[in-house]
Amino acid sequence: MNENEICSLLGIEYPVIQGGMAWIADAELAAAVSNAGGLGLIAAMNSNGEQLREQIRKAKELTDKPFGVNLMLMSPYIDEAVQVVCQENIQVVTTGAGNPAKYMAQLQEAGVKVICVVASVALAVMVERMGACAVVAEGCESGGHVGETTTMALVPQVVDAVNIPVIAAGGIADGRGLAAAFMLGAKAVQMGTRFLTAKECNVHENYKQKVLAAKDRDTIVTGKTLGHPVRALKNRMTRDFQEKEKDPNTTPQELEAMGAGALRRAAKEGDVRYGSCMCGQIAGLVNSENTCQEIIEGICEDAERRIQEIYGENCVSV
Ligand code: TUI
Repeated sequence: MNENEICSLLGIEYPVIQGGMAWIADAELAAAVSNAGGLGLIAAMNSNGEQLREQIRKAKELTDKPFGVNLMLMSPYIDEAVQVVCQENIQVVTTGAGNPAKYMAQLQEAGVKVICVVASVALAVMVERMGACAVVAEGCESGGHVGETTTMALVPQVVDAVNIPVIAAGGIADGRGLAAAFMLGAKAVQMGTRFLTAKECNVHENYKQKVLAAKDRDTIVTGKTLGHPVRALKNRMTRDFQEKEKDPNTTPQELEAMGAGALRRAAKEGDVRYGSCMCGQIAGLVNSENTCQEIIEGICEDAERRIQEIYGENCVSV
């Protein structure tokens, strides 16, 4: 797979990118994914500038392969994070949860490749004009902050609308998903949920076990009334939140207060009842804990085999 456009753009071996999961994607996970030939990402969302710098330096010690940083645009530390990324000579960033316009020039002047995570065709076209080198088209099957369109519908529409390579995300966790993403016109995939149960992932063990036990209908989207819908595993927190969202007497401030710190409570403290276990719909397919190398090589080999199996056969008409 080494002639792949995303692989040559990023200097990686396999067309697999790890999602920039806030409170979860640290230097150890990013380095493990990069050492396995994918692109690992450190989530900047939960770190101030100096904490991010520390994580970047740690990752540099753990790998000599390319890795990147995910910039969550709603983060209170976003300005500091962009500055640190430029100072530390990071080769690639992904941006999410907003419009990256304000930061594009600064990043590009520092030689950073910018890949924007988008949930709509309109934003994909806009970031291409601003100089993004690729986009991640993220369907609403994803965990965390989601848009409204499914991966199946979003990816081919983004592929047709832009000239830069497209990376598919949302609902992908195995070789079938990677093969399907290629068929939709994507050049690579980004996966979050699959890496939640990686051996090198430092998310709290309770969270990991909840993902491993999850079935197809175990996630729910809450927060639509606040303007930032979030997909997470159903639990006491999402049920209480849903009730409050339905109640006309609830103020947006009350809802914001309920959500604040919820991801940290689940990911760091292991409170999987009252915390937010952000996770994609594909969790039902994720049933084993594996190393990043097993995950990435397994998925790429399986996709390759499946594509070769159907190649040249009359699989639609007889
Ligand atoms: O950003 C994500 N996923 C995330 S961020 C996150 S952290 C969080 N914590 C608490 C509450 C909310 C979030 C967890 N998961 N994915 C990328 C993504 N970006 N998905 C959707 C979008 C998006 C949505 C609207 C991008 C842009 C946008 O509007 C752009 C505009 O025009 O302003």
